[in-house]
Amino acid sequence: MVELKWWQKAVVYQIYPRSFCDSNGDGIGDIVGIISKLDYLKDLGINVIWLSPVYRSPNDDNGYDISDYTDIQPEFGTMADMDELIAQAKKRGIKIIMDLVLNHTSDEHEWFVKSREGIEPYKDYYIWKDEPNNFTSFFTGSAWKYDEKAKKYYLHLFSPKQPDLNWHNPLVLEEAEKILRFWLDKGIAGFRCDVINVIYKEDYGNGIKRGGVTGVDKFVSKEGCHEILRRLNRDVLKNYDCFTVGETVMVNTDMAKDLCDPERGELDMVFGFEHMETDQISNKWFKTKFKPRKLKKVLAKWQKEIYWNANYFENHDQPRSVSRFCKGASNPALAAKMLAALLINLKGTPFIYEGQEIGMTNGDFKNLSEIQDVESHNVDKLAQKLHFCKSLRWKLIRQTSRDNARTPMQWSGGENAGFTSGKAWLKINANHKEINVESQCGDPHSVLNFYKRLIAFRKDRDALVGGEFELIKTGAKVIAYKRVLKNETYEIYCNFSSKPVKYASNGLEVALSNYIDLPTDGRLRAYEAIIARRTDKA
Ligand code: ISL
Ligand code: CA
Repeated sequence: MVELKWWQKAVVYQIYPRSFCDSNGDGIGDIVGIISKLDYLKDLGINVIWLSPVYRSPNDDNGYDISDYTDIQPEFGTMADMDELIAQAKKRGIKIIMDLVLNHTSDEHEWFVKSREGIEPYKDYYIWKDEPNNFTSFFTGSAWKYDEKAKKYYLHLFSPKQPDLNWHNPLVLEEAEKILRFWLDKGIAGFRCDVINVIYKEDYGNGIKRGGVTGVDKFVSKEGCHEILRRLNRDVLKNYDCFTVGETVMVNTDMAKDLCDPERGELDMVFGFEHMETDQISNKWFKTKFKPRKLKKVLAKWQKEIYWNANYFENHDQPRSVSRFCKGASNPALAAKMLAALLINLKGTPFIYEGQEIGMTNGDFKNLSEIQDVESHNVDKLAQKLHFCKSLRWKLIRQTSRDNARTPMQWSGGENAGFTSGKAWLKINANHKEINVESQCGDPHSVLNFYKRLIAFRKDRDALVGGEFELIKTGAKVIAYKRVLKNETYEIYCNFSSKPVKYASNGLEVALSNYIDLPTDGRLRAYEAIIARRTDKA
């Protein structure tokens, strides 16, 4: 086995700053709040924090619309707070990676303000056209907006307040490199690169439609994008001890391989989406139908084909994993632990999203007025145009809204879940009374303590970090795999059903399980997960 890099041994924890911890009672999470929870994170055993955007932003898309890449959003704190966070994290052996949004800026960024006025050198920083083509936005509708000042249309693959940068312009690359250096020099350990594989648009002819978006053949994983990634590496990244993980939309394993091939020097890892599509909504009455068999197939494919995966079940864009993959579970905590066992032991670097470690569930929103996500509101508008009735529209949004995972972190069962002393920016889930950090800390069988155990267990076992992945053949409702390194083998079994299922238990010594007692009759109980060592050298 080749020597593993530090970030391959690491476990990453994603913080969505708005929803993590509010230190000053304004209802919005902030950097000082994050600092106050560093001991909690150290105790959990994670080594890296991925910080969703904290840059200055008008907040049309909660910080993914950046108006200044080298300044901090005042509601999150100051640059001094940020420096303090980096220093305090370092003291605890925790590195920080930042979210890098290079596809677009805010329309309030100085570059755009000047660009629409035709002021050099900014004039060609964005994509200006006299006539729009057929590209559509990931947030629904045309991806072009007419600008009165410029008297031209500009491209926005996301919200109209997120104009796309023109990556055909070498000055844009220079600006990006300055931003990378600025943060790396501050001691940042790398970047999660937002929608990185769509930054380069090959040309502006009409494109084809795939996955609800038109133009994908013109901008998904184009050669120009590969070249830019290699440049960023050569010019900047390779001079620092850092890593990158790309958020890569609509990639298949072949594309992912090209983007994170160690030989090519582009990205270190990518987030694929294929496994998140295993519960896709059917057109009939908008019912989500999750099939463990599908998840198994997709996971196994990525595990086999990609040398090093960025493994995740949750982030700030996805509904909570227990709510989607274990909908029917009568004991959601048990199911959350089962998902944890599945995730943490896969080959690759595990990414945990805030709240996942206590088994948080989808937001308990009652109607659209409780939802803030810009994407959900756009979806609702589109569905209205298509004459969908209100209840159907709500059904769709309730299941898919990105706000499902953005509800404030549940620190305690007390007032405002211990998240804020004021009024939280987004509705706090009423189930914080049952699901919260405080009560789980002291409970040896809590989801939180199971995560801790899993992370610690992986850390000390090379086979679970770098060992090869092999799928174990099972029935449709069980996902099981081996991790093999030399003569050390671990087997992980996860039962996605509420019924007991037989498994080949001979020669296995169970090391960890999400039940209090161990399985005895060669059957996995409802939502049971076990991590076992093979002792018979099979
Ligand atoms: O989350 C999605 C569907 O619900 C995607 O369309 C999502 O917008 C896409 O994965 C890109 O996500 C990233 O870039 C967006 C930002 O809104 C997301 O929060 C971010 O993760 C634009 O910057
Ligand atoms: Ca605050």
